[in-house]
Amino acid sequence: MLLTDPERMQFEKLGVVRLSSRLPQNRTGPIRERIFAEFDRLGLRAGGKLSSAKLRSLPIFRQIGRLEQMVKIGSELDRLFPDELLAAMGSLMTSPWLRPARPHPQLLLSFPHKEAWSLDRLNWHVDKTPTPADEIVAVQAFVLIDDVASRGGATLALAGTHKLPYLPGSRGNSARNILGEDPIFASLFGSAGADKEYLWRPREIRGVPISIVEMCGRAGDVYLMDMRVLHSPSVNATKAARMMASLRLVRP
Ligand SMILES: O=C(O)CCC(=O)C(=O)O
Repeated sequence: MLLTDPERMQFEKLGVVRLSSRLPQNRTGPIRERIFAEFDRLGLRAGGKLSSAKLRSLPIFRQIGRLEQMVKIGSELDRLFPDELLAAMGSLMTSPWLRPARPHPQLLLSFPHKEAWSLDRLNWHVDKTPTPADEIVAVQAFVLIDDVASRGGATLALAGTHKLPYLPGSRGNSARNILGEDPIFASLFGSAGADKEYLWRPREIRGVPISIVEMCGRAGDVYLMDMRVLHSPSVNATKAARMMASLRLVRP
C-alpha cells in the first residue's frame, strides 16, 4: 500500500487524500456482514430494512457514539488497517511515529437521519492541536466498509485548514477562528443556514485554497487526513447505513 508521489503531495498540500480501492472486497465485505448481523441482533434491522426511530432522532454526533457502543465487532476491525496502511500513514509524518493512539480502530456508523441534508450546525473540530512548528504529527485513516453515497453521512473535511495557523499574522490563532473571519466560511460555524452552493467552491483564505471534501466513495476506499484539519460528521440523508472505520496514529 505504498503512496504515490502525487498522493503524498496532495496530502501535504490539502491535508487529506483519497486512496481509491486500496482495500480488497474480501477485507471489507465480511466486516459489512458482521455489522448487519449486529443490526439484526440489536433489533436495528428487520426483514433487511433498517428500523430505529429512536436512533434517527438523536443528534448526529450522539447517534454515532451510541452505535459505536452498541455494535460489537472486536478485533476483526484491525483487518481493515493492515500493516502496509499503518506504514504508509507513518511515512507521512514529519518524524517517525509510531503507535496507534487507540488500541483499536473506531467504528463510524450512522443511520439515516431525520433532518434534510445540509451543512448547517455541524460539529467542526480538530483532533490534534497544531504544534508550534508546521509538522505532521498525527494522521487519521478513514476506511469505507461499504459504498457511501454523497450526502450519505460521510465525514467532511475542510481541506487546507491545517496550514492556516502557520500563516504570517496568524499568531497561533486556530484554523476555526481564522476561517470564521471569512464571511462565507463563517456561516459554517454560525446558527444561520450554511447550505450554500458556494461553500463547495474552493476559496482562498490568506492565499491558502480551502475546500470541503466529502469522504464518500466505494467500499475499500481509504482517506488519509492530517489531524490538524477541521472535519465533521455529516447528515446521512440516504436510506442506507453509513459504514466507515477510522484509526489514528499520533506521534508520542
Ligand atoms: O464521520 C464521523 O463520524 C466523524 C468522525 C470524526 O469526527 C472523528 O473521527 O474525529
